[in-house]
Amino acid sequence: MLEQLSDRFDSIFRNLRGLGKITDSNIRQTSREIRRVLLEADVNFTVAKDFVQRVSDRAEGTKVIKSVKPGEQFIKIIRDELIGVLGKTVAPLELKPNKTTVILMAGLQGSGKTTTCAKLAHLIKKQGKSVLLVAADVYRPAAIEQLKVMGKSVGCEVYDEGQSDPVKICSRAIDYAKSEKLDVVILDTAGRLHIDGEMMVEIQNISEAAHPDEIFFVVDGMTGQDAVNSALAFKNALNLTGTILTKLDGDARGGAAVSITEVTGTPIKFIGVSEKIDGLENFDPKRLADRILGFGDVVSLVEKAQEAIDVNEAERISERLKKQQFDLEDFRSQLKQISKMGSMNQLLGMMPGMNRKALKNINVDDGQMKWMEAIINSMTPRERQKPSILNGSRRKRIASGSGRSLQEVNQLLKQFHQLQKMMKQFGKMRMPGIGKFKGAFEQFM
Ligand SMILES: Nc1nc2c(ncn2[C@@H]2O[C@H](COP(=O)(O)OP(=O)(O)OP(=O)(O)O)[C@@H](O)[C@H]2O)c(=O)[nH]1
Ligand SMILES: [Mg+2]
Repeated sequence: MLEQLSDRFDSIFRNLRGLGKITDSNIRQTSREIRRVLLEADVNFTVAKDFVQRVSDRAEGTKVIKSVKPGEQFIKIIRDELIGVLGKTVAPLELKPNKTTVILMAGLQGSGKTTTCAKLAHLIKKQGKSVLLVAADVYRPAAIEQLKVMGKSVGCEVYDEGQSDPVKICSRAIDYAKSEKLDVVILDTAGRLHIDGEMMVEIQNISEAAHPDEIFFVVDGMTGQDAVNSALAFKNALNLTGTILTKLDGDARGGAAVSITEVTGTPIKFIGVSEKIDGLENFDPKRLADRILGFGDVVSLVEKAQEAIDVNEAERISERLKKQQFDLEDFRSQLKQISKMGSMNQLLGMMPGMNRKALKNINVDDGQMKWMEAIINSMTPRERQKPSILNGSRRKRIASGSGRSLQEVNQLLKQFHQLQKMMKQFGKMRMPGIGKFKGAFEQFM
């Protein structure tokens, strides 16, 4: 996620960590580098300029403070300012108790509105609330069908009247939801270009008739500062209450993410992180900043871990790690648990201090996890416990036994050794603030 930004900040930080002290000249140099990184990520020019100004002012202020690690102090300033520009605090979705909450989705064509409607319905349903999805995009017959299919996949009722007047459809759908005492109504509208006056008037009319509690601007996170321009047009037309940034899983450069809150003054409430139905996350500026800056996302990791982990197994593995006994049996057990939690790369990417280059070497995709398991299954218990005995002829036997190539067997062993090496490094690292989750967390190190 936002890899380009991450890689660039990574190299800035590497320079900063070596600093003996903060001087005018290294403040100037770092500021120049940050500005370049932000502009290359297509961050809005004014946002980038103000950001760099704030960082450099604050770094200036710390020049006189004697500090053991001046570079770290500089890094902290950058982190604080990035959190600030992303929105400082979490702005959760607030549902009205004992009343039907109405949510209106607005945004450009193809920004991800329909998908996000279903994802949001899924999140809300997980809280035990009832949701009605409303098909108010009447211009493309396929749009109604798309919402129906997605609604079905999350087990959610979809209201549609075919191709009639969207304003009336929304009003009637809300009346229906109220009469059925449903908790939430989500209105899926047609994508529109902000230059299209007629369509902008239509969504204003929907908004006036529906009195939404939340109006979300859904924006493709792959776009850069163009997103800002369209956001402003939607903000002028509607009382936006939040932004949803989609497609952050792709190779989004980060321009939209970094610019949008500052320019629109509306908080980002959710981020889309995959095409799948569970690919919508509550937005937390601190967590995203930490992911971008390579500090990992311990909170997400722990949350995912809590959902999927067998605590006893975690403790057992943690013990074995301490004793440096981690073998291929443990590796297989890890693969199983990890595949329950999502993709390996996604998980590793959330770890603090995880070097992206090391990550690329490991590079395990989900299909691969299955055949990796097959290869390990073809080994004898002794081979799993003592991988060092795996010579050429044993490897060949395992390859034909598992139906995979010799090259794949070698690759797996290489990945295992790399993981083992990384785990040793993590064993040496101090992890503040993980506390009671430490056992579960360590399992993935
Ligand atoms: N990878 C990824 N793809 C997404 C995400 N959100 C939406 N998409 C994809 O983006 C494409 C467009 O999504 P839609 O939900 O149809 O967009 P829309 O805004 O409803 O489009 P219109 O109704 O035509 O204006 C689809 O292929 C989605 O699968 C996301 O968070 N990640
Ligand atoms: Mg749509």
